[in-house]
Amino acid sequence: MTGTNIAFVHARRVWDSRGRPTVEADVMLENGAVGRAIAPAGASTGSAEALDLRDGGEAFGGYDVQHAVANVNTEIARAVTGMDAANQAALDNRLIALDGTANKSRLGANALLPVSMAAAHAAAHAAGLPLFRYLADDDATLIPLPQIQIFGGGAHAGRRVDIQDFMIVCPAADSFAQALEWTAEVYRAAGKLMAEAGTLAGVADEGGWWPVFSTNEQALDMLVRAIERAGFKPGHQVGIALDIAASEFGRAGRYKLALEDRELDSAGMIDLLSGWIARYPILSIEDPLAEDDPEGFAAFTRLHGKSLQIVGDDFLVSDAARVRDAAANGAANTVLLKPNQRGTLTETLDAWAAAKEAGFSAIVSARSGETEDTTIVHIAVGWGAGQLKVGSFTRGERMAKWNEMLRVEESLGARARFAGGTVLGRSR
Ligand code: 2PG
Ligand code: MG
Repeated sequence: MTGTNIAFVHARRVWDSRGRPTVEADVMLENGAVGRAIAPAGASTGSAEALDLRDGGEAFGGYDVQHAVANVNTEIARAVTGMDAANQAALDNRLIALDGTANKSRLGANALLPVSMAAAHAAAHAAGLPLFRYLADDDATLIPLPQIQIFGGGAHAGRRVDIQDFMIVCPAADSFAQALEWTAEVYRAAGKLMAEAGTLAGVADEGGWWPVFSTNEQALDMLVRAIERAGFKPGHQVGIALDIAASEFGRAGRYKLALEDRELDSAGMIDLLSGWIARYPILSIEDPLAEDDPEGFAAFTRLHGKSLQIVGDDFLVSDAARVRDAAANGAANTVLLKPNQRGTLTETLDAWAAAKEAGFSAIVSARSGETEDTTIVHIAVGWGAGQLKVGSFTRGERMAKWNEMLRVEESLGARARFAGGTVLGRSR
């Protein structure tokens, strides 16, 4: 490729789905090709994530990103101008070296990631390819199984329910498009049921219904009823995926379930979840134990790892070394891949490579603070990850991703292979 050297980098402050500032970067190549990307932001973050650099102070609750924006427009722009955007690894290694810290705390992952992703967009543009195809090759035909939120809880809904994400998966759907159709019906049915029961408080951070329940089980019961009311068989046709986000209420082996006013140890937490797994059609559980409880993770995986997808998010923070450690200790069997947990595409891809080597599955995931940026859709297809988690089935920043995946699936025509239930890899 010629002319793919970076001519120009520019960042600006834009706003995310929580009304908070975030960083957008534009990259222009010498041949005129352009790319653009925006950093997302988490609320329930793992302590080992790369740092999201915020200004602090009074403005916008301390969430402003003027330093991160300035870091792109000065140091980062100077360092990458002239580099080949088509060599993602070299570019990302330059960004990593320039920052120089283990957790990107000098320049900020929210400064590095939009540049890393915008460069990929620009290189794809220069190659005349959609990003997913540029990231892979002609073999990029695997369309992911979506995990879609119906109820939001935890840190995303004023902690009215302890569990953060009550999601569904549609392993029996024939296509991504059909999985969305089924989800639309379940989402609508859930809204109606909650309105009838008087348990609807609003909509949570990622667009899921925000329920008022007095136990976590009530939420699970309601979800099963919503699946049935929409005309589906709970289980293999439409199953449940949970993100417990246990690091939010668990520390040092103690788990405080506010809703049920009880405190459990690690074994108690595993018993509680095992009871749910026996009673409800649960196909996937994310962060069932806290990030500081690897023994709990391993114990839970020994019990359920053969039949259940067990996902590490705060626990693995998209980090290759952590994935390898977890695999060696028999903890979890799936990694959640969030590019902003690391700050560059290359490091996130390393985590996926480590996962594949360990026999782990992967789910590419959005954050609770999102924008119209659809890069993760292309990553999920380009890397053949097989699963995608974006939040609920409302709100523009979520629908932008689902709709982009519909376009990708359509563009592949007969070559599209919908992952369906195959990626869950474990049948119950
Ligand atoms: C998660 C994500 C998305 P956050 O925990 O998986 O639901 O939330 O971006 O707040 O970490
Ligand atoms: Mg999570």
